[in-house]
Amino acid sequence: MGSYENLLLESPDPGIHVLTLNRPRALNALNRATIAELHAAVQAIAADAEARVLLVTGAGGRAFVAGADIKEMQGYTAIEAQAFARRTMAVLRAIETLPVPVIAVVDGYALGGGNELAMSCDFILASERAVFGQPEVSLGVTAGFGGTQRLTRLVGRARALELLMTGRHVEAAEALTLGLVNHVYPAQDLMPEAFALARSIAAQGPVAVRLVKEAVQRGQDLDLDSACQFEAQVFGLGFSTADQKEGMQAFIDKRAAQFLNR
Ligand code: DAK
Repeated sequence: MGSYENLLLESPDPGIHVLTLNRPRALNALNRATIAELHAAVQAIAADAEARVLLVTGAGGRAFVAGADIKEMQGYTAIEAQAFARRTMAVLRAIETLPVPVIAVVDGYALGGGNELAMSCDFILASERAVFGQPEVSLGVTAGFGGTQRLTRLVGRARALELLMTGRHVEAAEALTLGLVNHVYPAQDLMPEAFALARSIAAQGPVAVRLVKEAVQRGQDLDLDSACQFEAQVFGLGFSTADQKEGMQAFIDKRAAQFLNR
């Protein structure tokens, strides 16, 4: 699925893709070249009908992503900074709206744009040595890749404001209590646990998994009544699929379902 300078894109299991940010000398900081590669990789995954789950992680054992590349960003004009923020936001939105579930696997620092990248995934698994934060204020700027919005939705306004205004580092255990991450594991267990979770999702009806993602994401921005109406439409759509027929017949036959992804 393409070759990249700052990324690795692998499929160690059928349907399970692993996208690794791979600039460990800069703690996987996001420069323009990496953002462009990320865009291409996400497009390749979106076009793969066999994809079931995407894991996003960072190379080197010290960082998921330590933020936007400060050395590159330092000299930006306002117009260049805006363009960089828009491009990166578009890539994060493309990750968020990928039809397949996307799991951030965070071992080490997820700071600034790194935390924003993790939050654009469907949920986050962390190692005990993971550290989260939005330290942009310490650089004299604000979060620029959706952090003020996604963090607020995940942890609530007051907690988001505290983190965004102090820029402080949040360790994995606190991130768990804040609801920023779903699970915390010892570092050596993180990837095996991520794969176990990915496989358990990949074993479900693929169309249904995609529809769940769409219902939750679209519903979140609607009032409850409209969101439930949307859910009813999605539920109805499920009954037009071969996977619904197979899934329910397999239950009645007391056997494992063989889903067809249609
Ligand atoms: N950018 C570039 N290089 C980085 C980096 C980063 N974000 N983070 C680390 N590095 C580099 C270091 O410079 C160092 O390189 P050398 O000096 O060896 O060449 C190498 O990675 C190892 O880092 P350290 O030596 O600092 O390692 P430590 O273990 O001592 O510290 C650390 C690790 C993660 C605590 C520390 O490196 C750190 O604080 N890094 C910066 C974290 C940070 O502030 N991240 C947020 C970046 S700002 C926008 C507005 C805002 C933004 C974007 C757009 N618009 C409105 C357009 C901002 C987004 C951000 O993400």
